[in-house]
Amino acid sequence: MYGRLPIVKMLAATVAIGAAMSAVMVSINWDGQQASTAAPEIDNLLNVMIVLSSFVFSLVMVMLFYALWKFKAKPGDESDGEPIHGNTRLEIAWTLIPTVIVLFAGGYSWSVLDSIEEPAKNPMTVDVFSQQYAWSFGYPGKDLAFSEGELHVPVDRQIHFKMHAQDVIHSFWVPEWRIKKDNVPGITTTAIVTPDKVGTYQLICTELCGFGHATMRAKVVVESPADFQKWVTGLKETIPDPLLEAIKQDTETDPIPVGAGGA
Ligand SMILES: [Cu+2]
Repeated sequence: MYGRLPIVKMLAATVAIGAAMSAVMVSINWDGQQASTAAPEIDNLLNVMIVLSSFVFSLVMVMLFYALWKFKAKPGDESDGEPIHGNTRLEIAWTLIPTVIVLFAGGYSWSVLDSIEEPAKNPMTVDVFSQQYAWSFGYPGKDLAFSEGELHVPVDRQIHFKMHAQDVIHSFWVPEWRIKKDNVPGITTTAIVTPDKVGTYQLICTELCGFGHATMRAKVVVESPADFQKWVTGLKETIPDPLLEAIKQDTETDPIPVGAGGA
């Protein structure tokens, strides 16, 4: 036998490395300023996950490197390793602890998602059309006004973005809002965001969708309701017919089963 493991030293190393890693990772501003009501909750969730994973990662690394160093075969040692028949207590522990961690993480994520997607009283719907490699936007509540490459929304109002991909899968992401949602051909997905800071942001496609993926961006303007009203009434175009067709195929409100005319 190899004698007792230096458990206290290993735990101390785990705590020290985990704490240092958490401190560095949590202090990084990953997604820019917080510009939606969901941002603080999502950032808290991310920080909790960072701390949990830092400690799990450092525990695994400490044990791995200790084992590599301590149980290395001596030069010339050609013998087999000791037969090991398992350790019931250890196996129960390494099943139970991760189960508790994963259930906690799942429950916490669920409650955050529930809270950030809570429908508000007076939401506005914006249709988002994505195609290789451009974004366009329809405003069904504003006489079907239509804009290409530039999205405007009023501040402090819940927006329900209805996503309609025209070709391949794209993904809608405004980092400052934190919300990210896939646009999938054939179905309509919804992202719920309440922007709460006036400013100019960038919409980024975050699903590798072809050669032009990296350039698939759009300008996002969050402005006062009056400025938004002025901008949207100034739009000359309305949503083109083929895109109106895409809205009609909204599988959330009007499900058509696959094979019965649905995509
Ligand atoms: Cu893309």
